[in-house]
Amino acid sequence: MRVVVLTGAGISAESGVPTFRDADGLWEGHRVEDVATPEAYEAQPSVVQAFYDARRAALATVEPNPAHVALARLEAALGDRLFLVTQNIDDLHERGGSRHVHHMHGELRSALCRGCDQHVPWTGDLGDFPPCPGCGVAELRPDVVWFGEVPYGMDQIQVALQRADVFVSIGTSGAVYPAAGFVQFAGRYGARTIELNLQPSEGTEYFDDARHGPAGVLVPAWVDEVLATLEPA
Ligand code: BJW
Repeated sequence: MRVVVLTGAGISAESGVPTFRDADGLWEGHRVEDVATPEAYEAQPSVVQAFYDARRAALATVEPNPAHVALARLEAALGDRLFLVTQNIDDLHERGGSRHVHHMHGELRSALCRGCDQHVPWTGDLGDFPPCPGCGVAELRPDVVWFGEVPYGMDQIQVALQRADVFVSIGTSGAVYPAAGFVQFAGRYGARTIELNLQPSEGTEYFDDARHGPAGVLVPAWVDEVLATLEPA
C-alpha cells in the first residue's frame, strides 16, 4: 500500500503553533499581502523578516504532539511507501520522529540566498540582514514559498500522488493551491481519499471519507487502523 499524507497548520495547532485562517490565527494581526508575497518583502523587508524571526524563535517553545508522533510510527512501518508532504514550515514532523518530510512551502530553519540561490541551514534571526556564509552577500531571505512562487518539489509530489493507493489530508483548510487540488488529482488516479480535520475543509466534498475532530485524536486512530491492516491479528 502506497500512502501520501498532506499536512497543514492544523496538525501543529495542538502543539501551540497558530494556524493561519482560524479565529486568533497567525494572520489575525497581519494582512496576508503584508507578509506572504514577494512584493511585500520587496516593500517592507524588515517587517517580513521580523514576522519570520518571531516564528523561528517560537519553535524552541513548542513540541510535537501525538499526531506528529503517529505519522512517524506510520513511516517506520511503511518505509518509502509513505510520502509525507507538509505545507508547514515548522520542524515538528522531524522532531516527532519522521525522517523523510517534503516541505513544499519551505522551512523556517533554512534561509534562501538571493545572491547565490543556495539554501542555507539557519536557526538565528535574519532581521539584521547577515551575510550569506557561502557567497558573503547580505541577501538572505526566509526560505519559504509565498503567493505567486512555485512550491518546492512539485514533480516528486505529482509522481507520489499518481502512485498513491491512499491520500490523506490532515489539518488544512483547502484554501491554498496547488495543495488544495491534491485530493482531486490523487482521486482521479485511483487513490482512496480521506480528510482528517477539525472541521470540513473547503474541498471536503471531494474526499471519500471525511472525519472531523482534533488531529491529536484522529491521526493516531487512523494510523492504528492502517497498521492493523498490515500486521497479523
Ligand atoms: C485543525 C486543528 C486541529 C485547526 N486538528 N485540524 C485562484 C484560484 C486558484 C489558485 C489561485 C488563484 N489565485 C492565485 C492562486 C494560486 C495561489 C493560491 O492558492 N491562492 C489562494 C489565495 C486562492 N497559490 C500560489 O500562489 C502557490 N503557488 C502556485 O500556485 O504556483 C504556481 C504553480 C503551482 C504548481 C506547479 C507549478 C506552478 C503558492 C502558495 C504559497 C502559500 N504560502 C503560505 C505561506 C508559507 C510561509 C509561511 O508559513 O508563512 O503557506 S500561505 C499559508 O497557507 C501557508 C500555508 O502552508 C498555506 C495553507 O494553510 P493551511 O495549512 O491550510 O492553514 P489554515 O489556517 O488555512 O487551515 C488550518 C486548518 O486546520 C483549518 O481547516 C482548521 O479547521 C484546522 N485545524 N486546529 C485538526 N487541532
